[in-house]
Amino acid sequence: MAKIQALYDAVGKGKRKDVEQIVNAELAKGTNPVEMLMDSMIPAMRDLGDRFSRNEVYVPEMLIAARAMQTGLNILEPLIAQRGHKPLAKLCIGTVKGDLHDIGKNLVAMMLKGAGYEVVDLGVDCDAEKFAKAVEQGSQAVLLSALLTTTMPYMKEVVSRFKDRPQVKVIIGGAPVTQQYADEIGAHGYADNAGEAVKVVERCLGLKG
Ligand code: B12
Repeated sequence: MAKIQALYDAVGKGKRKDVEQIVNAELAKGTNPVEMLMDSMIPAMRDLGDRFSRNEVYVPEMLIAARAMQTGLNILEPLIAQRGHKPLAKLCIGTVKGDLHDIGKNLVAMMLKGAGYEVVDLGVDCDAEKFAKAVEQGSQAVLLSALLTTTMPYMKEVVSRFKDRPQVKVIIGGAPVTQQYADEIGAHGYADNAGEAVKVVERCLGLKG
């Protein structure tokens, strides 16, 4: 099925009401919800993520688009689940222990959901045990966010929690985090924005490239 340009534009421009209206109208016409998601909504979020990586759009536009995407996802998710559409992989994400910043984490989670992953959002102030439980419940990758230089070192503790399980990929991010730090603590991946985070997950799980 071809891209529905109006839906692509509405998601990319963060027009929540338009997304709701177009999605409902397409469903009434019998359009397949998976195709709507894959051919129009996800490309809109991916393209926006790329533009964000190039500093062509900024956090407010991302948040507004992410909300519009979520509005569409809320309508489509139950229908897609009914059809037994399998997510690409199951992931968990959380802000590490001691840290309450969650705006960046939420953006990353939304981008990943938009890209077709099942994302378990563990919230903020997460200790290693919480991530370990999510892995026991099927998460194939663990995504850690930290915004404080004082909480960032806790990422090392989470990485070491999984050192005997190399199939579990640990991916980190947040304003003070760098690729150098990720290498230093042995994390499998790092991204400095939500658009890149999707690509890093794909790479770490061997789904692309
Ligand atoms: C908003 C904010 C708050 C809000 C948080 C609200 C919320 N619900 O998140 C409130 C007011 C609660 C807050 C509190 C505090 N804050 Co504050 N806060 C900020 C601020 C202004 C913006 C952060 C933000 O949301 N950025 C926008 C998002 C979209 O960007 P981001 O988080 O970096 O995420 C992007 C990338 O980093 C990446 N990413 C993020 N996570 C992940 C994860 C993965 C896996 C990947 C791949 C990528 C990735 O993708 C995201 C999207 O592109 C920053 C300033 C700044 N410049 O960062 C200070 C800042 C982080 N805060 C700071 C401080 C000091 C605090 C407090 C200690 C203040 C105090 N004395 O109480 C408390 C700490 C509370 C706690 N225990 O966590 C300092 C940290 C300094 C330091 N060196 O550690 C900063 C830098 C401000 C400053 N310049 O001093 N804060």
